[in-house]
Amino acid sequence: MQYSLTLAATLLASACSVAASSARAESFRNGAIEIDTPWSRATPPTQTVGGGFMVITNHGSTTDTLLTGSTTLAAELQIHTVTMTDGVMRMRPLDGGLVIEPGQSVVLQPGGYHLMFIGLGKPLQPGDSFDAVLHFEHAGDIAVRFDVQPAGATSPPQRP
Ligand SMILES: [Cu+2]
Repeated sequence: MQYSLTLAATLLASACSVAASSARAESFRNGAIEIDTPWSRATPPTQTVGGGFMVITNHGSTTDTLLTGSTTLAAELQIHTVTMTDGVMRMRPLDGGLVIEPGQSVVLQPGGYHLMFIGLGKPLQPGDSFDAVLHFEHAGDIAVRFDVQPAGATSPPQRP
């Protein structure tokens, strides 16, 4: 029963994303986890990695964790954190995934937590959109769509 409910929610989320594909802001939900306005940035032709940003909210009463994900756009999807060591900003994969406490939202943004698309098949262009699936420990898979903003953008597409 739990499984079929989860499946229905996933299908519903997919249907919503198709219906809203022309909108500039979208949210995707499965169970207690909601993902608001996934976005990315255009990449120069020589760059083979890209970043993914969003706000993840846990509406439930138990902790959930973003563990892994995948996209057809890149060979690998990693969850990164940014640390400052001796004044140098470095990013590295987040061990154990990204924890979302109950009732909390975690912002993935340039300079902070982000997804890293490694091994891009082609450069990201402004106005493009692409699909990905994010896997949470409890909420399971959530299918999302990223909208590509211009290079150097610091915020997601604005709501109408
Ligand atoms: Cu990174």
